[in-house]
Amino acid sequence: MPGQLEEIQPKRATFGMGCFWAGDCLFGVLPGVIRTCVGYAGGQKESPTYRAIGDHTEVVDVEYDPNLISYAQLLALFWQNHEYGVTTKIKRQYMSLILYHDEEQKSLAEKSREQEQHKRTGLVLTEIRKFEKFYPAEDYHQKYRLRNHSWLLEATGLTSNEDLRNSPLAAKLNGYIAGAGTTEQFEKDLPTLGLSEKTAQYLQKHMIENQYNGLYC
Ligand code: MHO
Repeated sequence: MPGQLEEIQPKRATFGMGCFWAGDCLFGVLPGVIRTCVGYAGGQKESPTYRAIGDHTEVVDVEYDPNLISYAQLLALFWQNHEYGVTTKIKRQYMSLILYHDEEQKSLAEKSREQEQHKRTGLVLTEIRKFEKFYPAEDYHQKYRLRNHSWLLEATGLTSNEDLRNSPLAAKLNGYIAGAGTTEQFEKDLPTLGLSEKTAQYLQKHMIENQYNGLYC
């Protein structure tokens, strides 16, 4: 059978949906998402930074396994989690933006925007553009919510900036510690994370406490 023995080819997706700390959490806990990285994209300015972002937008760059989660599912999370910016004009830093990586993503994104438009009275301002260049944000923005939990970082050995940027475990912990995702998903995931009992309890306590607090930025 063609394709049967092919290795998993992860794919990338890039979204701007307000402050990237929240997007990092929301996508990080989705089953099928492998890793996340926050950064700046969509503009022309060379080497943007948080303080000098220029014409770029805060985005979350997601690596996912297309056998486990579809781009349409990522789009659904995108549309469901805008605090503002879908129909309200805001500064480019926080604008609603989909940067597609291939033609399939482009057509799914455009279709999803049309569907979203039918649900709303105001004009949907979300821009859909071809992904060009992604500039990772400064280390202190990567897994921002997890970084406040030094005990958890020590306990899981996620102590370097490199780990916090690249580790699949860091993506899950960052989201769950902030209360992202559903409790059902959390309970399913928890045994797969390889945490000690004490660490699992710590995570669970925060997941429950933060669940209805919203993902503030
Ligand atoms: N309200 C936050 C936004 C941070 S964000 C990464 C702040 O002003 O620090 O844009």
